[in-house]
Amino acid sequence: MSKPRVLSGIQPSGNLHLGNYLGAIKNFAANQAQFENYFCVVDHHAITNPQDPKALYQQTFDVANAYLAAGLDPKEVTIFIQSHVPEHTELGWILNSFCYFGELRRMTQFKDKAGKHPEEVGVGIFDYPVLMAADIVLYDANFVPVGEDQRQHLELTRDIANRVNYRLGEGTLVVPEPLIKKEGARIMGLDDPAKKMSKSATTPRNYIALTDDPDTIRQKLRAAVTDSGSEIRFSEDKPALTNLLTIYSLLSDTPIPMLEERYQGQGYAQFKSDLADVVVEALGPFQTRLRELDSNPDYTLAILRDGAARAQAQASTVLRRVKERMGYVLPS
Ligand code: ATP
Ligand code: LTN
Repeated sequence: MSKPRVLSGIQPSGNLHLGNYLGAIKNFAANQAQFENYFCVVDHHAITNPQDPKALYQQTFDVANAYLAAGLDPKEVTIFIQSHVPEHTELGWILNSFCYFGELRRMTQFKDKAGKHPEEVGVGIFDYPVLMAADIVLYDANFVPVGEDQRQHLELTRDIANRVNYRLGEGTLVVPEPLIKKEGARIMGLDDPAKKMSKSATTPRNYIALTDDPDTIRQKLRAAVTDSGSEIRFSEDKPALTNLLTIYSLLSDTPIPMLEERYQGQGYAQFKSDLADVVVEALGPFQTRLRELDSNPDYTLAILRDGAARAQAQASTVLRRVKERMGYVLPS
């Protein structure tokens, strides 16, 4: 029996943070045995915002190394760079004709980025979800593990895949489902619990980077915004504490009610200091592996090249299937 397929991607567009880890990377690693896995570094997505070339280059390695440091086994899991498999952009182009202007204009992420100047927003940002749909369907992926912010893009991917199947025949594309965890799928900013923790945040106080040293982690948590009152409670009217409790619970494998009980009658300071210990300890082994990987880029590159070859073997069969059914004359 073959296992269900999973594909996900992360953009090399800034410092990876605890939200990326808890919402995505940690789950990729924890569930790898259940699935046939494809994980890519989506560099074509990152360039929809201007990137410094040196930073893009390094961040591409950073994402690949984070996959490896989190415990993804490159012998079992296909890890690759999106731009190494040109089928992504080719199918992305084709899928443009299966997606409507109105659908893309309604995407929340696009609306946020377009802000008050929609006339000046890049076409790449507008078209971004179509390339994402191509990333997914090229692997006949059944599931896509992502954070909550990607739910809408997944809905669009499903609509596009269904439309392709309607026009070209059932079975042309697999219609994927999102895999979004109940906890950790939306880690909020430390400086503002109303906004998600984000790589592109305006201040580093918003996030704990996966490479932050223990002192920085302690400082950032000490400075983290809290709610009024002094109770350590998980509830809608305490968004900051709810966020911190979620982080504590996921990194220490302790149920939230147990934490609420443990910290009854204690102030925020003690809670934050213990939370800092938990974060430092949980990230320790990950950061050690990350440093080892960072000192040996040839090792990572060899894995990425091998991954691209495996990925391309799969992606080319799906692209061929689509082109044949559309009536393209194939070169061979
Ligand atoms: P940016 O915030 O600059 O848009 P990002 O932090 O969302 O970038 P991505 O590469 O777009 O980074 O996302 C990688 C994965 O991490 C996605 O699955 C995304 O849903 C997830 N993710 C991102 N931010 C969070 C968060 N705050 N909480 C949980 N998951 C998150
Ligand atoms: N859009 C996603 C990144 C992304 C992705 C994908 C995620 C690009 N291609 C395919 C899952 C599957 C983001 O902004 N986090």
